[in-house]
Amino acid sequence: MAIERYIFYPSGGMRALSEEELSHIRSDQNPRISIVGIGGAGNKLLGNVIGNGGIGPEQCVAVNTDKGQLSRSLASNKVLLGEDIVDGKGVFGSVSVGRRALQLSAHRVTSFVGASDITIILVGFGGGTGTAAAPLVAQWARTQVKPVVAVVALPFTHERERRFIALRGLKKMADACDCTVVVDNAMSLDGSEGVNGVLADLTAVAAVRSLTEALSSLESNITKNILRILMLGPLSGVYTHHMRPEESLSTAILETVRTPSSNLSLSRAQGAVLLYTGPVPIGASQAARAYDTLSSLTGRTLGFVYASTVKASAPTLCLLLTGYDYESSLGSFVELLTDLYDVEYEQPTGNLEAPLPLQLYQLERP
Ligand SMILES: Nc1nc2c(ncn2[C@@H]2O[C@H](COP(=O)(O)OP(=O)(O)OP(=O)(O)O)[C@@H](O)[C@H]2O)c(=O)[nH]1
Ligand SMILES: [Mg+2]
Repeated sequence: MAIERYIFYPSGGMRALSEEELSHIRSDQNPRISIVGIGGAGNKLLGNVIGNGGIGPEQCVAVNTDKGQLSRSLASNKVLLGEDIVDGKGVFGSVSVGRRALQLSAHRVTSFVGASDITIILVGFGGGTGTAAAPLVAQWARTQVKPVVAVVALPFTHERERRFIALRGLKKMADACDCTVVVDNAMSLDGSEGVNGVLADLTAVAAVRSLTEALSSLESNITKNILRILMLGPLSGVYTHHMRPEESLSTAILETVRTPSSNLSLSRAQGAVLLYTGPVPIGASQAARAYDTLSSLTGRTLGFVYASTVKASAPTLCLLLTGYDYESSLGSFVELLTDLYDVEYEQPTGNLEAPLPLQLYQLERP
């Protein structure tokens, strides 16, 4: 049974690459994929993507205003932003200083991403460096024929003001990228592996590793179909799961969606990208059952593509639910936050350029 049988394209006003655009993605050889980790969270998560036999460090670039964090990065390529203005000490939550720092060092980032066919950006939003730099890097890297996918971590619940800044930043990111995968630190659950952002870390790293492996090593028509499904809408959610021995794919999917890493609701998804890594590839009949499970979970016909990366490793699933738009998925939530913020600080929130009176958030490690 051909994979294409399970790919549906819901109609609607979503951006998808045309056949002509997709044909520019080189089919004669694997696409060059760059992974860009920006700011403290982006640099740390990039280290997890590279470590333990992950993605090759030479295709990764760490970008930061913080020299100390940058020096610990495992990436082969490093760009220190705005050394002249912040002396390698970070921007302490100021989005406007972060933007200026990036602009001063722009050419060093663009020369790296300009040479790639696909760019994947990894970043935590809410601080100054990542929130300012990631949408601009995405704009520079993205062309008609060079898609950009981002994985963005949103702040924890207790980082109140940062969540507001991050959600506004997410709107810019959603506009700048072909697909922005959201992992929310606030979805950490007491008593589960979600504590202290572990769930966000795991899902962000799984998304970047699985996408990089699938997009770079699979047949070009599957690469194109993965991109098509990712581009059904600006935002995506991600789920990851280590499969137990003898566990069926459908059971694994049911298990996976019990631990969401964002509050994007299943019923609003328009597409699904199912990426499997393990010793035995997914068969077509398993994939068909997986599709049925997903469409009954979401209650609708989905765009669907699956891909297996065969490796002598424990079987792992990464499920991306795609096609969410910003306004209906998060818009009302952002409005509510804006109102709360205005009441609390007795000031209008329109001007995000002005630095807010924030403590620099330090993630506590267990
Ligand atoms: N999941 C996860 N989230 C993190 C981690 N470190 C930071 N974050 C989140 O990412 C947000 C942004 O923090 P940073 O990445 O340190 O900020 P930055 O972009 O370096 O900006 P400045 O420090 O202001 O220069 C924080 O508010 C946290 O919610 C991490 O290791 N894992
Ligand atoms: Mg920082």
